[in-house]
Amino acid sequence: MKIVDAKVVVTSPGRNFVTLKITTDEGISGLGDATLNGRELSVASYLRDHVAPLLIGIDPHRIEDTWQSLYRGAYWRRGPVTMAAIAAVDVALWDIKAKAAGLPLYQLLGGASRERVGTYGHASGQDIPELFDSIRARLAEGYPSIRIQTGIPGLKAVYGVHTADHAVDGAPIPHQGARPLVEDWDTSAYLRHMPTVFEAVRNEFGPELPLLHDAHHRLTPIQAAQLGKDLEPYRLFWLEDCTPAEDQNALRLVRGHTTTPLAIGEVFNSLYDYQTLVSEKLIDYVRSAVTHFGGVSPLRKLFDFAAQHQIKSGIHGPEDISPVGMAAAVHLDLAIHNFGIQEYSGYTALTEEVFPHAYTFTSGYLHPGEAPGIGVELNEDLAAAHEYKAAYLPVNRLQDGTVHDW
Ligand code: EZ4
Ligand code: CO
Repeated sequence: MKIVDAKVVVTSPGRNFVTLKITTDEGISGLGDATLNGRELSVASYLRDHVAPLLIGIDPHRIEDTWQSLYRGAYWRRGPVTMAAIAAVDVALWDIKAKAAGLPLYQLLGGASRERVGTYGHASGQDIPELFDSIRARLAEGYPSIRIQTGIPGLKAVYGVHTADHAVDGAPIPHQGARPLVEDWDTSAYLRHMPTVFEAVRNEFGPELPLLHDAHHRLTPIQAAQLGKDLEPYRLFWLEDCTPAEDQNALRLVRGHTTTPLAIGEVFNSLYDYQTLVSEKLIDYVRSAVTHFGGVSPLRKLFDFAAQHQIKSGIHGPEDISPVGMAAAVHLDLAIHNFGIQEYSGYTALTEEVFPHAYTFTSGYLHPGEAPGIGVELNEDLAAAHEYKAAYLPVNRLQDGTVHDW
């Protein structure tokens, strides 16, 4: 088998998605997700201008060799643009291999290790009553676990969350326009408020509901340690991205102070970003997505490394991972032993039409389905009818105007 075409499709059925479609001389084609929220066109160019020409004529079965040649052969390694591009190639090749074998991808990854894949959904509100309504809505949809984010008294933005007409399930929606919106932030107000939110939620919904929270890289190590300690009575499933992710040593300080479980890694793009975190058991969940980590091949290696240290998976899955990237994630989730949880915030109806898929979401649980490959199609006519629109995540500023992490 030989690759005869590699095409990049950028579409915006509500928000932007970048998809790679690789076609072979035997008529089998595969899809990969290369969506990078707010920087989509740079990955599209990387694939179209620099990767697609290298793929023509090669044997699509040689996944590891292709991965290594794109990674090492570019000389410039890692980074979100490069690794999203390589991820799309890797997933498209796994899709082709599994279709050629006539099997769903999870079978090639060792087969099912469980019956279904547990998820968490997003609940958010400007204040506590609004948050309760949002939690009730997620529970009614069947979500077994819930991430809670709220407004902070005195601040305008409900941080980490965007409300827009087409938002599904309170997931962040990038603002369409040439420039990002600016949001406001006050760490002290946040640190005072969050424990009262968890206390209220536990009083209302009881001790059993698994609760998650995302601090979006906004805290210093000692602030994160303080928050982790203050939240201990409420027994979180995890506290996510408590400090800026570049500094692995920061987590050593946090870990030394709190038993609140820690999750990190949605902005990581390499196994090396986890070296200290995993080998020193400084975290409990690895958050990388197939789409931003170079594909199924390296993510599988990360999960095996994490397993040695009793660390579990928690694949990133907001709406900025396309259904192609979500499908690849669900196959991995079903197959690996050290699965923890899958983030899932659903898609708009139009997105579901652009990417018809075999995976199912039923009462809070995902299953990849039994279609050969990853089980996702691309409706190219509908994709073409919804062109790219510039859209960006917000920029965050402290009340004196200083730029802060979003
Ligand atoms: O805000 O993916 O855990 N999930 C998250 C996401 C991020 C977006 C940014 O593109 O933090 O919802
Ligand atoms: Co997050």
